[in-house]
Amino acid sequence: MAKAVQKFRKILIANRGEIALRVIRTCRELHIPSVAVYSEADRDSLHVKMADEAYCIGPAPSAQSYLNVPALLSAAEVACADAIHPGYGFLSENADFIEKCQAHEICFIGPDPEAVRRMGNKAEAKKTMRQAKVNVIPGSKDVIRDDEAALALAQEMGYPVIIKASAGGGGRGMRVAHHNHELPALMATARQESQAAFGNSDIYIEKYIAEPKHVELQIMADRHGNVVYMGERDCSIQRRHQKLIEEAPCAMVDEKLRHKMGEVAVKAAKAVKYVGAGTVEFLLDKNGEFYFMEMNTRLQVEHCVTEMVTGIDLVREQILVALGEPLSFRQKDIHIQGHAIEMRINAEDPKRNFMPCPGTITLWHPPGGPGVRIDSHAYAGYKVPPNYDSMIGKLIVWGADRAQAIARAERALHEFIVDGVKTVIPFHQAVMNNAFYRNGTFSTNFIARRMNLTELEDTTTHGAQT
Ligand code: MV4
Repeated sequence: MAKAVQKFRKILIANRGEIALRVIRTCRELHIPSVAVYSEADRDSLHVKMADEAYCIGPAPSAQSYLNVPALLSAAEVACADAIHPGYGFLSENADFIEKCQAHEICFIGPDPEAVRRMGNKAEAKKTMRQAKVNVIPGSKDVIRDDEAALALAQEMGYPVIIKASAGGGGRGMRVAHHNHELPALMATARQESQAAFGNSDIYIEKYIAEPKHVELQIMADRHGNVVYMGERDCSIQRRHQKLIEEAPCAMVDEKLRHKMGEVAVKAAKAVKYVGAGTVEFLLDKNGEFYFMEMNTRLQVEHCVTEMVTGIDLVREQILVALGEPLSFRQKDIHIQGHAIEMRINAEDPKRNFMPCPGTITLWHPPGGPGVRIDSHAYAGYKVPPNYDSMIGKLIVWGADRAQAIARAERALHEFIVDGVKTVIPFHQAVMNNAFYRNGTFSTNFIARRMNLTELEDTTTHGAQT
C-alpha cells in the first residue's frame, strides 16, 4: 500500500537571486507554499514576487540580511515555515546555522551539521577521506607544524608542491613552491593569509598536479542508506576560482572512469553519513588519475547541467529526502543522456578584468527554442545591486551530443540581448568558438593560456541591430 508523502507546511528560502527562484519553482510543483526573505536592496527582486509570501530581513549588506540568523529564524517563525532551504553561498554550509534551525524545530533542507563541519575543514576532510580509502592527493597526512617536516616531505614527493589553508577551500590561501629554498617563506605567507582570512593558520602540503581538469561528481543520499552518483561535471573553465562554464558529461571521462569516480564519490559521502545533494570535487590529471579535492555540502550553482542530462529535479529530491522519503530512483535508473553546458551570465566587463558592472538592466531578451534553459531573476528595468555577487542568470543548453550543445550555445548567445549593464556574454561567445574548448581537452589553465580577453566583441546585440 502506498504511503502518503508527508509534506512541509511551508518552506522558507534563505537566499536571493536565481537560486531563490529555482527553489520556489519546485516548491510550487510540489504544492508546498514558499516564503521569500529579502534585503532592502532586493525589494524589487523577482523572488519576492514569485514566492507566496515575503519578509524583509534587513539592510543591503549580507551580514545584516541573508546572513542574519535571528532575522531568518524570526521570519520562519512568523510565517509558520517548518523548513528552510539555504540555496548556495550565504548560510548553506554553516554547521552552527543548521544546529540553530534544529533547536527551533525547523528542518534544514540539507545534510547534518556533523557532515558539513567535517568537510568544511579541508585538512580534516582529507584525513577522513584517506581513512575511508578514498584516493587523495599525495601529501602531508595532517596539518603541518614545522618547516623541517615540510621540507623532508616535499623532497620526498618532489617539487612543485602546493601549500593549502586548512580552513580555506575554493582556492583561497594557496601557494605553489618549486624549490626547497622558497618553501619556508611561502608557508609563512600562507599561514598569515589564512590567519587573516579565516582566523586559523593551519596549513598542509600536497604534490602539485599540473594542468588538471576540475571534475566533480554529483551525489544524492537519503536517510535509508541509499547513496547514488549522478555523473560528473567538468568545471575547468574558471577564472580566479570563479567558475564561468560548467558542462556534463566531461569530454575526458568515459563510462568506465565515470563508474570508478562515482563509486569513490559514494564512498566519500558514506564516510561522513551524508544526506541530501552533495558534490565531490576531484582533480583529474593527464593520465586519467583522479584525486579527491573537497566536498561541497550544498546544492551548487551548476546543478542544472546534471538535471539536464539526467532528467532529475535535484531540488525536488532534496525536499523529499528532508521529509525522510527515500530517493525516487536507484543507481540503475540514472542514465546520462546527451550533453549540457551552463554559462554563467555575470554583470561584469570581461575586457576590464571582469570588473563588476552593477546598474539598471534596460533591455533583457533571453534566448529560447530547443534545448535552452534560462535560470535568472533579471528583467528589463531590474537594478543589479552592488552588494552581492554579479551573477544575473545562467544560460543552460542541452544537445544530443557535445557538438550540438555547443551549436545551441552559440545560437542562444547570439539571440541573447542585454543592455544597460556589461555582461560576460562576449566571453562565452569567444570560448564556444575556441578550438581548445571545442576539442574538450582544456584544463583549469584554459582562460590564462588560451584566451585573449582584449579581443572580445564589445556588444552582445546581433548583426541585425544597428
Ligand atoms: C590543487 C591544484 C594542483 N595540485 N592541488 C584550487 C581550488 C582548491 N579547491 C584547490 N585548487 C587546486 N588544488 C594540487 N595538489 C590546483 C588547484 C587549482 C584549481 C583547481 C580546480 C579548478 C581550478 C583551479 C585553478 C587553479 C588551481
